[in-house]
Amino acid sequence: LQESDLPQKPVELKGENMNMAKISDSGKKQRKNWTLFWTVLTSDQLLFYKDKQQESAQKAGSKTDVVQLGGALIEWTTEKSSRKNVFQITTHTGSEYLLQADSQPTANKWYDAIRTAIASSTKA
Ligand code: I3P
Repeated sequence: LQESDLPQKPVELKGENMNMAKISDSGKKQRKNWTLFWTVLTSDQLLFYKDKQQESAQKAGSKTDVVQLGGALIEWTTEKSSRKNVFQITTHTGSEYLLQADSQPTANKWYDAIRTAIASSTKA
């Protein structure tokens, strides 16, 4: 995590309820490894922290994954996982993230909020 990656924008949504698996890093296939993250959405970034404490610490050098949402795509997928309520985010650099929650309302809430953030940060 770089100092410049730390969120500067107001938080839109946060919570420890999304499973994430990064399946591609800039086009390079990754081994799927579902992990529960403390997830934070700002108007143009999605940040995955190990837990809530890590978010408050905001240490540069910590293993936080930062997804830049400008120019990203989001879509529901039933093909890339045997799990339910899975959607994929593809970044403008070609990284692919699967997000999942067992609760459909939770998955819908995140999908809608991320889609809105993508739309507004892509226009800007
Ligand atoms: C993977 C693991 C994932 C599963 C994936 C498996 O095995 O079981 O949970 O994805 O299926 O390959 P491993 O831990 O040995 O890497 P889902 O839970 O999303 O189905 P996949 O290869 O069909 O993506």
